[in-house]
Parts: sequence; C-alpha cells; structure tokens
Amino acid sequence: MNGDCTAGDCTDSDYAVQIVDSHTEGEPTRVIVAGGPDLGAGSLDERFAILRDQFDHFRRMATSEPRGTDVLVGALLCEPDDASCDTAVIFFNSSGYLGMCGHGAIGVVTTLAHLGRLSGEQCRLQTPVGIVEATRQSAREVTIENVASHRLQKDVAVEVLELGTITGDVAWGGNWFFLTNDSPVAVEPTNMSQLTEIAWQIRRALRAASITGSDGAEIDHIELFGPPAASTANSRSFVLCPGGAYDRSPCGTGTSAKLACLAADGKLAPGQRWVQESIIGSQFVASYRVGNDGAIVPSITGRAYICGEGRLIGQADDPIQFGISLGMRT
Ligand code: PYC
Repeated sequence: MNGDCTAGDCTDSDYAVQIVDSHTEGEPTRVIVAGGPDLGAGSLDERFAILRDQFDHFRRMATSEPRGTDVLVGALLCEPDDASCDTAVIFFNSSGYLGMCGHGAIGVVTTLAHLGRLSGEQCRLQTPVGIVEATRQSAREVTIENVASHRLQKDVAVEVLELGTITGDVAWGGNWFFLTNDSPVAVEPTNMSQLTEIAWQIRRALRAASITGSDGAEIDHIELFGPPAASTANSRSFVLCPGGAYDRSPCGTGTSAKLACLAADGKLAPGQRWVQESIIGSQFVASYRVGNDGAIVPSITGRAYICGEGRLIGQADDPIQFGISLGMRT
C-alpha cells in the first residue's frame, strides 16, 4: 500500500481511503475522513467542480459496487471557505452528486462526534447549496436546520405512459423534488418494486415534458405520499433517489420540500410539528421557521448510528477499481 497516494490522483498505485459508515433512520452515509483527492484551494464551488470534472472516478470508487451500493450516500469532508463553518461537505452517490442530503448531514455530525472532532453540540456545515446548522440533541439524535426551501409549482399535471395523469408539486429542499399524493398503488413496503417502477416512470415523464426545477435543473427525486402506519406520524413517503434506490429514511431534503408545500398551502404553521414516516417505518420530526422571499427554513430531527469504520483499498491492477456502473437507470 502506498501511503502517499489517494484514490483521486494516483491511479497507477495502490491507495487507501479512510471512512466511517453510519445510517440515519436506515439510510446509509459513508463519510470520507481522509484520502480524498486534492481539490486545490479554491472556493467550495470550484472544488466541487474539480471533483465532478476531474475526479469523478473517486466518487464511483467510494460509493459503487463492489465497495458500496446504490443506496449509499458518500460525504467528502473538505475545508470550508466560509470561516463560520466547522467543515464543508460534498454529498454524492453511485449515480452523481447531491446538492444537500438531510440524512447525510445527520450522519456527518454523528461521525464528527464519534471521531471527537466536535467541540460542542453545535456544528455548521457548508454545502454547495448553502449552510446547514446542526445541533446534537443527544448521543444519537441530531437536528439540522436545512437550507431555505420553497415550492416552485403547485398541481403540475404530467402524463405518464401506462399510469395516466399524475398531479404533484415541484419543490426545492436542497435537491429538486416532485411530490404527489397520486400513487396508483398504496405507499406500503409490500409494494416496493411497483413504487420504484412508478416513480421512475414519473421521473422520465417529467423529463420528457421538460418539467424542471429552476434554471432547467432536472427533478431527480420523486416522492409518493400515503397515510402513515404509526399513529404518531402525519404521513408516509416513498422517495426515489437519483440512481434508482429508495430512501430508507424519510429523506431530509424531501421532508423539507414537503414542509415547503404544506406551508405554501397554509396547512402547517411555523413551529408546528410534522412527523414524516419513511417506507420502512423510521421517522423524522420536522418543523419550519419563515425565511426570506416566501421560502421556509426547515428543521429536521433524526437519529444516526455508527456502523463501520475502516479503509477502502484500491489496487492499481484491479480492472474495476472505480466500481461497477453498468446498467444504471437514467
Ligand atoms: O436525506 O436528503 C436526504 C437524502 C437525499 C438522498 C438520500 N437522502
């Protein structure tokens, strides 16, 4: 093993990447603690562009099979360029990059605490789409105050081949979401493969109809809502993430987008509690405060658990050292 190399810049030598794995309400996060590529000393936006354009193989290595899965979200820790922040973080998965990731931010804070890198219970994370404030409520529970969220469009009707007209809202919660109550099948774990197929069809239909987020951004998360199983929850969601895996957690950015829609419809007051259940039955407790220009600032509380710690190893003669990405749906 050549200790001087990283997965990013040494493709002709063996390398090791230090990681901590956790899950937040069932959804996994892999924090890259050391051994990531050298992205230079520019702004976070510039370093994000360098990662995406020059070191995309690092993302694939850290999250795709055989070291990862389509479910896994990677979190690369970087120096913040905003001095008020404790760290910067770039989120990604086996199919690409995420603006923000709610379950991932909770996982990052829990990981920093596990590593003894937090001086108190508060932490500020700089992400490519804004600053996220986090508070550790206990050893497991973290509240994040997410980036400002808003609904872009209400009651958008999209024609979906085989399904007919599906109506939903387009909203930003740190990623772009299409949110609908029109699921043709019950939002229940027994319907997981049908829900996945339906959500893919909706995603493709949105793309075909050129229904996007702001500035033509692709809507790459689809949320189907139904009644919760637990009497303590307000709603259950199935969330299709980019790449095709469903979110095992209630999706922090998705819950933020949901709050933005509820707030815009006058169905949830500032400070009022909303409990979002995931398709596996885990929960996020959420509320919001009023932000600027009609946006809301969501708070999301969930629990994360450390579940692994170690090194990813890359061997230069491994023909699939940067992962398997064949067969990925788009
Ligand atoms: O929690 O925001 C989230 C998230 C996005 C994709 C997977 N989880």
